[in-house]
Amino acid sequence: MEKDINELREIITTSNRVTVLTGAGISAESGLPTFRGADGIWRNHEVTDVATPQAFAGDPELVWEFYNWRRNLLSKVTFNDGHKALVKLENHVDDFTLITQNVDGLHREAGSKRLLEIHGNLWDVKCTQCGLLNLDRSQDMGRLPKCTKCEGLLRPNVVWFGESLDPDILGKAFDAARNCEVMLIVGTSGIVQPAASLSLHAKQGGAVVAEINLEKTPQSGHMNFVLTGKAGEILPMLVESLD
Ligand code: BV8
Ligand code: ZN
Repeated sequence: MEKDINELREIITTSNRVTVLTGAGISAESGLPTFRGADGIWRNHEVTDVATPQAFAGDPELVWEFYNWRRNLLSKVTFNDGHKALVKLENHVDDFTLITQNVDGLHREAGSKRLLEIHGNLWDVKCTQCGLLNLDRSQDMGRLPKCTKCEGLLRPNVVWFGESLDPDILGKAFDAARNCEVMLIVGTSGIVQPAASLSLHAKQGGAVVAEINLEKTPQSGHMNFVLTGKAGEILPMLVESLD
């Protein structure tokens, strides 16, 4: 692994165009449960059954209970060395893009600027009637939070399963994957689409692709590097020479 880290560090620190994709695994060391880690279960509900427009239409109180629970969890944690290492890398690379599937906002808090939150951010709320969008960092939004402008029901501004991603943001993510020299895939099980297809697009674009994860994933087969370990330990090693 030592040799791989040295080799990958050399590639990353001498590249002009670097793209990173992160998933729930990069926030695990901050103390947040991952999706598949807790078997994707919240109070014996499958997350994929709660994080959907159907669930929200059918039982908005249950869905808001889920998001208030996550807001409460999140208000007790902060970003970790993995998030910080990516900020350091961003400040060193000419053309850097961080694509995250996470909606926890920890990359924003750590200082990442060239960031694409392709699944949204749970701290942003959107009115289901008039579309008013604002940041609300309340730990508990209440049972059925209403829009201050039109009294419409608010929803978390995240992309639910079965919902399409913002085409503009997704287009930027595919461009960043296709046109980079090296792409890091960090802390994601590579199951959720379309995010999971980004590393293949990078590979087809001629990039070196590297996976950082505690375990192998369905994507490991097409990686140039598979670094097994914690994101919060490996990422700082990859950028240590950038001090
Ligand atoms: C779409 C926001 C077009 C919500 C999220 C059937 C019906 C409908 C759709 C589908 C279907 N079949 C497939 C689909 C497509 C679906 C999909 O992919 N489903 C999966 C379950 C198969 N995708 C969609 O619906 C997308 N939209 O396709 O639109 C469309 C429209 C209509 C109909 C069809 C298609 C929308 C997907 C976005 C869903 N929203 N989040 C919320 O969070 O509340 S996704 C959610 O999962 C999170 O964003 C999360 O980030 C993401 C992916 O999970 P991971 O990040 O990978 O986390 P996971 O726990 O899985 O893995 C963690 C990894 O970290 C592990 O590998 C672990 O080993 C590693 N790890 C742990 N600790 C560490 C670590 N690594 C390093 N260091 C550590 N310390
Ligand atoms: Zn409104």
